[in-house]
Amino acid sequence: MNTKGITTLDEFIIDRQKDIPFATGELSGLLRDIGVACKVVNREVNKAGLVDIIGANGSTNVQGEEVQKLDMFANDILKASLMTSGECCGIASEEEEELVSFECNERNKNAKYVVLFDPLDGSSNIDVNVSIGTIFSIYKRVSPMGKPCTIEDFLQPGVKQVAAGYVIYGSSTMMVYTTGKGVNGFTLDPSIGEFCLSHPDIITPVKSDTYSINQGYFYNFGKGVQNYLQYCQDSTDKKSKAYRLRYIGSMVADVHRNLIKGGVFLYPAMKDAPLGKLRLMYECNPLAFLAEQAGGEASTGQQRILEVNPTELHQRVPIIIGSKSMVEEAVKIIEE
Ligand code: P6P
Repeated sequence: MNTKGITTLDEFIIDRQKDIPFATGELSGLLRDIGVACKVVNREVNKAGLVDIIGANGSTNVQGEEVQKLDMFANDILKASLMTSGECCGIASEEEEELVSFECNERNKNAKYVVLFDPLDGSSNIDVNVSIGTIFSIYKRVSPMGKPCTIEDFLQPGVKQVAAGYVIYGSSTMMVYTTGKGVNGFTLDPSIGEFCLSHPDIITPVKSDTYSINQGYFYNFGKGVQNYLQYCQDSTDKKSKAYRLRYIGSMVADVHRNLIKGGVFLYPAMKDAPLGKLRLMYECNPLAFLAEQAGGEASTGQQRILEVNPTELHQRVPIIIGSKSMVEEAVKIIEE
């Protein structure tokens, strides 16, 4: 906290840089650049209802999903910001079929980080004013400096992340991130255009009463998940407390609520989608890093999300994430 009574994201990043051994400021620069890019995205998200930026632009992304204009806008803003930052040698995005290597200048080729992101998660909610978000994940490259980045720089297990976070565009716009030393949340103050520290050292309650899943798929889930859903709806004489269902349909919003208040979010395997729907590299890994740093857990149902060895950039993975005891309870019941 400084004389202004607030701590901006930039001040916080620079102050915390001291915690990172041999920090030379590149990671700090990268985090600041992501913050600036998301402020630009926020400006467009906030006026999406006013200008002709709503609605699909007719194309579909590598996932075969109809791309909303804002998806591409957010993708292009983040890509441009990271390219000009000079701290990143390449990116991977939900909206890019392949990795994008920044070979335009020597500085980028000598950069030591790669960034993966989902530029606008939950985009199907854009037109109905439901919270959406940008998710990002940062790794140190493993390929030699001075050369173009390679797919091996990206296909690293989540335990190798050096930083991860999200920006949620909701009733307020918040940036939540970790560099492995806890989780901190910053709320955008539009009057000064700065993300200001509002949620220092976020810790997720070990237990809560909220479970978050698309119950509509009940008959598409395996028996284990159906048993778990039955358990969640059972009366309180069969379990410690009554549970309540909260499902926004925007992963960042559901995970953010649980990160702050406690709860468990599940997007499990389904009979017609054995790996579920959500992507490992730029949705599940960054959110799992945050969940664990806030005292929670994140599992595929079989193993820790952060220990999954990736084989493809856009691979999907089942996920159970949130309060420690609720994740463990769900995994146990589903496995029985
Ligand atoms: P369903 C949004 O499209 C998203 O990728 C996540 O943000 C969200 O949690 C999930 O899909 C919702 O999927 O199948 O419940 O509509």
